Amino acid sequence: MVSTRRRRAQPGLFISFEGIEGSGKSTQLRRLATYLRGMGHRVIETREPGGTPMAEAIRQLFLHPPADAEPLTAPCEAYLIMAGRSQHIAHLVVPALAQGAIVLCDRFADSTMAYQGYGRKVNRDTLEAMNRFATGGLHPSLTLLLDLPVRQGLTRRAQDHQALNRLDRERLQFHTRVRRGFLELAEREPGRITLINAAHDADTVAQEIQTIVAGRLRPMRRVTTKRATSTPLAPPARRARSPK
Ligand code: ATM
Repeated sequence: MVSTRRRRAQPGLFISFEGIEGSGKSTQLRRLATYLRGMGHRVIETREPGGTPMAEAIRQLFLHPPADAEPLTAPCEAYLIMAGRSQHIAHLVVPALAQGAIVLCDRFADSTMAYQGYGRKVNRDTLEAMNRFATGGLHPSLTLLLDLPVRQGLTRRAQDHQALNRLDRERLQFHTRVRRGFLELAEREPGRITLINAAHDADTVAQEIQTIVAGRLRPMRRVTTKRATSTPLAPPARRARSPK
């Protein structure tokens, strides 16, 4: 969790979306953004890996390495993720939060624990230390974990007509470990991570998410209204729309 001191210093709200492939988190993030903007909030949509031009370049390397490249080692994966995260936090997330925005991030540090920690079996204490180094200790205040059975997620993913990336092509056992990782993280941090049944239809999931987030907004609005109107948010670093 964000330390209390840090959270008080930042009037915005940092929300991450997590889940296995095919869980619908990107669609739900966009729907929540529309809902929040309709309420008059300043909303930044971003993603990891990625979110700034430099971090998007790292994303491309991470997900679609050159065809003649040697296989990525698990530590190399972790370093690439953390390198991008450091750029993203420093140049987009922290400035947006400081200006009172709600930052919606498609994947964040829980994905690193789930994919590199549980999936690739990288030492989780090492990942935590690397993550602290990359983020300075900033964590989302709220994480929405969209959960569904792995086979269902992979079927949805295969049907969405987006090119498969390096991790999509991993075996079923890998994705099963990733899902177990997410569920264990949710059990360990129930105050931050809210589990959502992503097998429900998209409207039901969107409604549930709106209710959860609305509950978190009340205390924030009291603190930020004045500042948000007097300090226009600088244009965020552009989120390059590269292939998945
Ligand atoms: P999206 O398809 O949700 O944008 O995520 C891209 C991939 O990045 C996703 N792979 N699959 N399949 C998970 C992977 N990823 C990690 O392995 N570690 C991380 O820390 C993050 C943020 C993403």
